Amino acid sequence: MTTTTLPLVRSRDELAIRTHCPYCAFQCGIRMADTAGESVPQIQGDPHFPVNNGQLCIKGWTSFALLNHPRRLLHPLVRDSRADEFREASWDEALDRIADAMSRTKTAHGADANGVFGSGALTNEKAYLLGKFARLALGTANIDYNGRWCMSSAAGGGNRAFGIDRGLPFPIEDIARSEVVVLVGSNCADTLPPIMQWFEKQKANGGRLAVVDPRRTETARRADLHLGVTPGSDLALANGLLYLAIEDGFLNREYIADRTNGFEAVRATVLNYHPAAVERITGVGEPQMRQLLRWMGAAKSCLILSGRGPEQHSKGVDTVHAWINLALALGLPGKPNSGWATLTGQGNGQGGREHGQKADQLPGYRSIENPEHREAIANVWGVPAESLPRKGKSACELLDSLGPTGGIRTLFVMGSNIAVASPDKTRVLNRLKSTEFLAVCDAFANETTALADVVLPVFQWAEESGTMTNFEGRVLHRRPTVRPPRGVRGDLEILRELAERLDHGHQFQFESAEDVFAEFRRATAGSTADYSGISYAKIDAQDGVFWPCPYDDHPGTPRLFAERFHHADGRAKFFAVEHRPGGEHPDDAYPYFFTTGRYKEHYNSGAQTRLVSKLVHERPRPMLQLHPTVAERHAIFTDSLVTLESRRGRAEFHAEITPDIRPDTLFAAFHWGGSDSANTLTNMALDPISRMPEYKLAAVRIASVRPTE
Ligand SMILES: Nc1nc2c(c(=O)[nH]1)N[C@H]1C(S)=C(S)[C@@H](COP(=O)(O)OP(=O)(O)OC[C@H]3O[C@@H](n4cnc5c(=O)[nH]c(N)nc54)[C@H](O)[C@@H]3O)O[C@H]1N2
Ligand SMILES: Nc1nc2c(c(=O)[nH]1)N[C@H]1C(S)=C(S)[C@@H](COP(=O)(O)OP(=O)(O)OC[C@H]3O[C@@H](n4cnc5c(=O)[nH]c(N)nc54)[C@H](O)[C@@H]3O)O[C@H]1N2
Ligand code: SF4
Ligand SMILES: [Mo]
Repeated sequence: MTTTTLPLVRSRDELAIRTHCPYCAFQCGIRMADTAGESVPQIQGDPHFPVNNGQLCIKGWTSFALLNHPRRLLHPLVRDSRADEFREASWDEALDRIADAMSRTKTAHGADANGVFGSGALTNEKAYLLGKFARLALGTANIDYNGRWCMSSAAGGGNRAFGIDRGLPFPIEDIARSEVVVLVGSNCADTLPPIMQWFEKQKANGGRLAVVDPRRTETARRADLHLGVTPGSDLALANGLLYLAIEDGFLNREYIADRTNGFEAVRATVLNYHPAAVERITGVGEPQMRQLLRWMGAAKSCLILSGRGPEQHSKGVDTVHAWINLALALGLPGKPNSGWATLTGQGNGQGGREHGQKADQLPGYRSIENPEHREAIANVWGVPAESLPRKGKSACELLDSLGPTGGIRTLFVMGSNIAVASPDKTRVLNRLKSTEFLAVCDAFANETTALADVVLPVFQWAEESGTMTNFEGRVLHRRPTVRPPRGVRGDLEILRELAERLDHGHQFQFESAEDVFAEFRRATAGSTADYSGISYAKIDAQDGVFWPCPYDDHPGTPRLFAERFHHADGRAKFFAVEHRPGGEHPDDAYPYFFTTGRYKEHYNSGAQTRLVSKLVHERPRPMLQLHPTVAERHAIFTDSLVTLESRRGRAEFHAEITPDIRPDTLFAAFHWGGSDSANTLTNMALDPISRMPEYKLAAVRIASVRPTE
């Protein structure tokens, strides 16, 4: 077997000191303090990076703890059966085992019996190469990723309405100049903390902030208006606001006529959303609705920013449409410091959703079912277009098809802790256990690696090169700042090694991340997400380049939509959408809404942040937020242990009693994987368009309460 070594590991002289945080889509600029000694490198916010301006959140400034963490995986791990313990193995043995399992599966059950699961944590180069690996080396249709759980509803709505999906179609600085900002189901004071500097500037400029959330969150506390919406009712609220916009004469008729299609059907629909009806569905009072709409209607500039709250529902896409409809009716998208946008979540949640690790997608936001798009990528890859697989299964459907009955027998995971993060976790755990072979690439052991047959230890962010696209669509350079420990390898090298073993090595001949980027640029040329004019040097020189950037001298595109939208006729589209209940609704048996979200100290499945002692000390466990009236009804005291049950499972949490949540709603964060795992309760009801599961709405009951031990 040929094993060339990638020069991804740099000598000390080549190491940079400026790079970006490993975690969220804000991709804060960080500076590594002197790494010359053997001690752990320290991290500071990069004062020269114009997005965070030196600020970091607690996760960012403790992220160095992951780099030489004692629990870092340093050797490939293998085992012959799941009953055995793992043993350390050579890279050749571990890679051979994975390639053999994939070949066996393909021979016995067909190419689509191999599944691949990627991540919005991966660099653009990795996301691109993982998609190429699945389509060429495995020939499988079945690749999807955790961004399906994250940005898919926002992306679905954005694409359909505007013809393009870039989280913010403008740079972050526009927030500071917007007169009214409406945050719909985003708790960004905890989830993108350095963003608050831009809201502070907005406030100093006389601006107003409104927050729509069933909880009075840290973000809501900083707002001028908080609308404590019933979970799953944001669509009705947006339609209700549009009803009021019509009634109060705030429609921008000229804009609607010149720049959009489809308003009449929307008008007809929203006429049924009079305030009294909307108040019944949403629990938001008419005076608050009128107040918000008047602010929005009268403002010279207004932004609607969407978070996961309205999106992670079985009607996520329609809900996104309802808010975009409102924005279009008021004439906001394309107007300075105005519009609709979504706050992307994962570090490369944006780039990760553009370059082909999605079941229905090829690089450059191309569609795998579109003949021209297939042809373009087949040309770059040097294969006939007919040989490319068709559309595969979306994340939840892929996981739900694992095992002999579902048909996907082998799963290769890069960058997700599925066993904690997926909805209806017990069902997914059973599926993972029924795979014939599970391989996971990760820097640390987690609840998913615990189920694997082979675990491959990988580089972490500060140890390798690559590009990340932040929530603004700004392409950044993740620079290596420290050397990785001996014995671990990069994800790119792993893909190349596996491709070689699967007799596709000739399609994976690259020596560095920048080599992969060179091919990737070509693959995006002429596409919606065109990166072909971007280079590492250009990113370094400009502190990021906004896509689309179609040729070498092109400066990048910070703002979209000023002149036209990205549909062929240049117009944006309205979609008439109606409120509907979620996958389940509270009833006598399961009387409460259960919704989920995040703490500022932990990141997603917690696989990384639960290893950082400072973060564990600050936030050792999830707490069940519940209203004092619920506490009284069930004799719950602060810290009581409350067992919740949904139709799918049970979980036990310590109680946190607070008036900052609706009396019909219970909330817990999902960062843990044990008996206090929120995802044992959540529902895999999927959005028909985005295939997003309903993380933000399950019906639960309080099964028992006991005092703290
Ligand atoms: N600290 C931290 N930061 C993170 C992450 C993390 O795990 N931890 N993850 C990153 C990722 S991947 C993502 S996707 C983003 C997510 O960022 P956010 O969207 O801010 O995150 P969430 O906490 O999931 O949800 C936001 C809010 O939605 C509210 N909500 C629940 N149900 C509903 C509803 O039906 N309607 C409305 N309007 N609101 C509702 C919740 O109460 C919660 O306050 O954060 C990113 N940043
Ligand atoms: N109940 C509930 N569940 C949710 C959500 C919710 O709001 N409520 N939110 C959903 C959302 S928005 C998201 S994004 C998902 C996220 O949940 P997951 O998909 O589990 O994502 P992470 O916890 O970020 O896990 C990333 C794993 O990848 C590893 N990793 C990081 N970078 C790399 C890399 O470059 N290469 C490799 N090989 N590994 C890497 C990390 O060490 C970690 O183990 O959770 C979803 N689950
Ligand atoms: S806001 Fe996001 S990118 Fe910035 S330090 Fe915190 S986790 Fe890292
Ligand atoms: Mo996410």
